[in-house]
Amino acid sequence: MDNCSRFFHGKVNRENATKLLLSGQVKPRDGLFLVRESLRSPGYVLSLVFSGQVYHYQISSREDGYLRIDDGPLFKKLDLVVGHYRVQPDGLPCHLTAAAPGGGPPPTIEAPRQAMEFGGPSLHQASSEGSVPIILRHLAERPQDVNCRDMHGSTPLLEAIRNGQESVVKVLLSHRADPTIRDTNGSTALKLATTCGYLNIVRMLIEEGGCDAQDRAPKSGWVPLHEAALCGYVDMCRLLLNLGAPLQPRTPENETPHDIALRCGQGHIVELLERYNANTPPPKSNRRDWLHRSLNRQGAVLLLQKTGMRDGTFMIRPSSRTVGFYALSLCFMGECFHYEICSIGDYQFFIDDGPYFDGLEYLIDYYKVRSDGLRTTLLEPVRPDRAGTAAGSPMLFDDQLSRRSPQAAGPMLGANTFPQPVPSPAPPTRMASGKRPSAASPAPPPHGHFSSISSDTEPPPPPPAVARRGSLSKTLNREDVTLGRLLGEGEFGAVLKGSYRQRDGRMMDVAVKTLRGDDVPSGQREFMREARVMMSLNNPCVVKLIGVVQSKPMMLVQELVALGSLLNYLLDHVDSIDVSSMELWASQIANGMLYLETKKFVHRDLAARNILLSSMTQAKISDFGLSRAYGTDSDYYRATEGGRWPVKWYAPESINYGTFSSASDVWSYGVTLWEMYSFGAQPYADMRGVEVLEMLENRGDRLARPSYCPEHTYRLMLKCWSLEERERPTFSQLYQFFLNDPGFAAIRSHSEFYQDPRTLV
Ligand code: ACK
Repeated sequence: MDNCSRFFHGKVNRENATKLLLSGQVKPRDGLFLVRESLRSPGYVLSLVFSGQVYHYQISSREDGYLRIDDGPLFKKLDLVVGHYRVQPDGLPCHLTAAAPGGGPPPTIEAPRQAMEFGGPSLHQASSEGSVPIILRHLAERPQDVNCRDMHGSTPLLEAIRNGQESVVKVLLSHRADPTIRDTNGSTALKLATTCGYLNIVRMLIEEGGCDAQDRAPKSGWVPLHEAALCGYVDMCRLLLNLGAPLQPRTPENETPHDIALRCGQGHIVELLERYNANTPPPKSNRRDWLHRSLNRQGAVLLLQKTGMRDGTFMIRPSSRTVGFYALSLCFMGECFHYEICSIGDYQFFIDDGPYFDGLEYLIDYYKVRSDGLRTTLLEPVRPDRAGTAAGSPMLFDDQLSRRSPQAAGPMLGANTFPQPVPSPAPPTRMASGKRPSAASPAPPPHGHFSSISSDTEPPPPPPAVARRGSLSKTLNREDVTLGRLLGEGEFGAVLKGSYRQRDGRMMDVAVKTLRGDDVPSGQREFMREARVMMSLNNPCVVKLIGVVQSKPMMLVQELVALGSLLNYLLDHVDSIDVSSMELWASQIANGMLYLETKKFVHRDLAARNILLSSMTQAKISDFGLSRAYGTDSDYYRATEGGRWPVKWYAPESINYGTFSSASDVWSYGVTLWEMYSFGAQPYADMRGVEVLEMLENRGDRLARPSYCPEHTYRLMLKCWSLEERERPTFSQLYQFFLNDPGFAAIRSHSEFYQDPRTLV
């Protein structure tokens, strides 16, 4: 054989092939090559040296058994492929000159030749037909056939799954069938079983076959939970979650299973996922064990070195690259790797293309169980109380750092060095996607995204309201926001449809509130106040803030809520809205308000114009321009400034004394209910504010029952308008009212996922 015929290296991965070519027996030069078996899809890979680098080309194996590189010529055998490219580059950077010594070419694709040898059905056929005795006989004689592929790249295991043969799957797994092999479509056993809806097989593959419920398809980036959500398999989703699949994995387009279910109208999956989200048990890990609040990257490395650099030792610290983000520093094989943890507001933490987590603790819990792209799983944390003793250098833990401006901290901490792992030349990429970890961006969730409140286990307990926080944790660059058509006029200026370019370049639709005449300081103050309030909120029934553009004109970028305001919707759809939709919205508004109450906020502007609908089954509270936090020592907020008040929605004590509480929000809730049942009519028609107050206080009159409003709901409204605050129902009671009323069957089917928000805080 000449120096080009022993080119085959079997199952060598990309990394080892590179090593072999650059530092093997043969001096690397242009055209030095090897061929290896593809670990991802049926076929082979040609690895080729050119200009000191190694390039890898897929030699795909077609269904008819022919091989080709890309759309090049077809060949029946591998040595013919090599022969062709020895003579001419034909699209490669150079022609093949010499082979890194390996074995001779493999026989052509393993076809179902066992059929002839055994005089009966092939292993593939027996697997698809469920003939266990034949399979056992076959494997007793030729155990190596358990993973052989047919012309379609399919293995006996894949065939068995395709035909729902549970007992065969069990047998094959016990005979070392490899469930990670993909067929020509890129499907693994788990993906196939998920899309076919075979619950028992999925369970077997995960529990007995060692498959990862987070198995990511190489091309689509989807995991089984995405597939199950798309197919509308509610039991499958439940099973995957019970077997450890994370709730919010992301596709390359940032879609979670919840987003997919919403988009495809799989309401029961949406409910399941939201219920799961609401009932997530508290995290196991505690930030006291690993969060170093003022440690920089250099300090982290020193501290990890002092603690022995054992594999899996880790800590969390502020990111040196992005203000407001955290970073994970992790030891592996004597080196220290750093991963940026992106976050959206105070919730939804994620690393690179990994799942979203509703708290840093949940993220740690997850990566303790599986590495999912990190160099290794997280094992031992370095506790912050070890920092002083172990690293010994106060300079590295100075609190000047936290007082520095972000700009000053950046260069000092080596912001531009963040992506490079220390000291390996290969970036610590997530293996599944091959992305650089720190290039990840805070990709805000598409609208309709949900999440629960992250729990902060760090003592002392977090402040009840964001008003105490100094700065905004989410400032956006103006260049990343493109403005589109006008949605409407808001309190401060126009509200526009827009798109926001996330840091990985992907665009998302948003609503952009602009500040008109933003050289007026009071306007700016109010605008930023609204942003700060929204920044701290995270509830499916509250509109989410994506970020703020602080340059002029100031912009508040929010999730785009597709159907716009409830008021406009009511006015436009008088003929098509039914009572059960109204009841559902009413329960959701009460739920969102109950959430605000737990965060010690008063909204002060609850009205149908400030409720947005993302779908017919999801209302969200918005417009926090007048919202205020109240202290822990009182249950109300006293306004010291006047301004334009929506008095027709205000309780008498708010108008008379300027006091605002959850009870006054309940009054406004009653008016909002009235607007809903009268399809967007103006409360008190054209009466003036003073006349309304006079009517309420002196005459004791109230808004009349809208003809569409059931009697018992009107009675509830009247209770909301009790002059005595303590006689008004609470939001908890209002919410329960809609949940428990026997007439509200439609709501109950939507409402299971709403948990009492107080239990979440
Ligand atoms: O009914 P609309 O289209 O919905 O008209 C009003 C207008 O802006 C002034 O408030 C719309 N709007 C406000 N915030 C959003 C949002 N986050 N998503 C979609 N539309 C919005 C509102």
